[in-house]
Amino acid sequence: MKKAVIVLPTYNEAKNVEELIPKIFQIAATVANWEIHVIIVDSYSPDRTEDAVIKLIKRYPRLHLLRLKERGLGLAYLSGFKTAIEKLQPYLLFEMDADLSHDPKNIPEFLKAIEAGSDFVIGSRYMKGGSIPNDWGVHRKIFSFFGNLIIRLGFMKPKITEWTNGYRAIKVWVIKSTSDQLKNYSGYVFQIAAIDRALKQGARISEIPIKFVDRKHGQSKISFPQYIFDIFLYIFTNSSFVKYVIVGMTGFVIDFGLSFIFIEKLKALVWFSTIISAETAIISNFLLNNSWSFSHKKLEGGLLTYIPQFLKFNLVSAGSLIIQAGGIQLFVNIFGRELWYLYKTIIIIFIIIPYSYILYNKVIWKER
Ligand SMILES: Nc1nc2c(ncn2[C@@H]2O[C@H](COP(=O)(O)OP(=O)(O)OP(=O)(O)O)[C@@H](O)[C@H]2O)c(=O)[nH]1
Ligand SMILES: [Mg+2]
Repeated sequence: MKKAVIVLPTYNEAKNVEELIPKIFQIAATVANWEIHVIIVDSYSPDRTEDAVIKLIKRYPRLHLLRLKERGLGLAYLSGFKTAIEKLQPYLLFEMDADLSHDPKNIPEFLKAIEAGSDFVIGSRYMKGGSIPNDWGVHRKIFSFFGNLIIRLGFMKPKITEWTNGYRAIKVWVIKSTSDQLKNYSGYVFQIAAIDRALKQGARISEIPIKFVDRKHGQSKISFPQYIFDIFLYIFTNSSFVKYVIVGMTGFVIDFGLSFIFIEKLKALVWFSTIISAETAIISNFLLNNSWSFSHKKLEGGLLTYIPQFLKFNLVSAGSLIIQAGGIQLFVNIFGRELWYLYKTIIIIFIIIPYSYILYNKVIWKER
């Protein structure tokens, strides 16, 4: 029997836990091969959630309570994970809201996905079969949907449809290898960072559809403007894709700057100046991508690994040159020469940037 512990953070959820806990253990009794425990992490809720929990513990010996002096969802999860691992040595941990938004009947589906080989299973409201509540206000729908869309694009991971919902099953090895990096994040950013860091550790991630139900009792604790700001900040500081685009822009500046100096100031030969400046930009891009954009899969092993990868990098760059030249010529043949700079911009944004990014990930900085 493998052990799974469901970590339930609570803040003023007395009424909800009274309803939720019996439901969870009812479902838990129906799954074979798994011994399911629940740990409630309560931040000394003023509504005395803990009293409700203590009463329930008498009926459910696999229910546990952790009291926490501090507030904050991220901290509640990290403390809950740590205590669960120390006290119960589980194989799997669950994240789940205590406000009945997450239906316990999905638990067996999470376990099935884990048994099929996933390391990290996300309950998704945005994949086929999942849903958000109809009666959510327009604001909340928009924030939630666009929040998730921005993250999918910002990380260039369109296949992961859900980044903010906290209904998840995560293998303990993933928690152990990422929790130190999650200490500084709170709220939704904690949830986003948990997926990002797991991906960077090579965890296999999958999703199951869930129908999100609005809370019946109690109050929500989120602030939306802060939410959007924090998401942008996290993407800008952590997305390999965003960093790669920034590196690309520095390469552009180096290429143009050097060409200008060589051609205008030093009066060097134009073809020679172009080769020097383009190759300098390529070298700089390679080094910056290796040490910054893809630092989590940095090339190791000295010159012997560096040189072949650098040659491949040059090949990919040559490929993008050919694509650009061919593409612009094609546009010009069809539409005429006037708008060549527009065609160039379109080709760079929609073809060159994704093309190089995909090849870098597949050929040079491979997932470990
Ligand atoms: N221990 C602890 N739990 C918290 C804290 N803040 C929120 N939670 C719990 O975390 C879970 C998710 O928080 P919610 O307030 O439901 O946030 P939400 O699900 O995004 O929004 P609503 O469902 O609209 O309220 C709930 O079970 C909360 O009780 C906290 O400071 N400490
Ligand atoms: Mg909720």
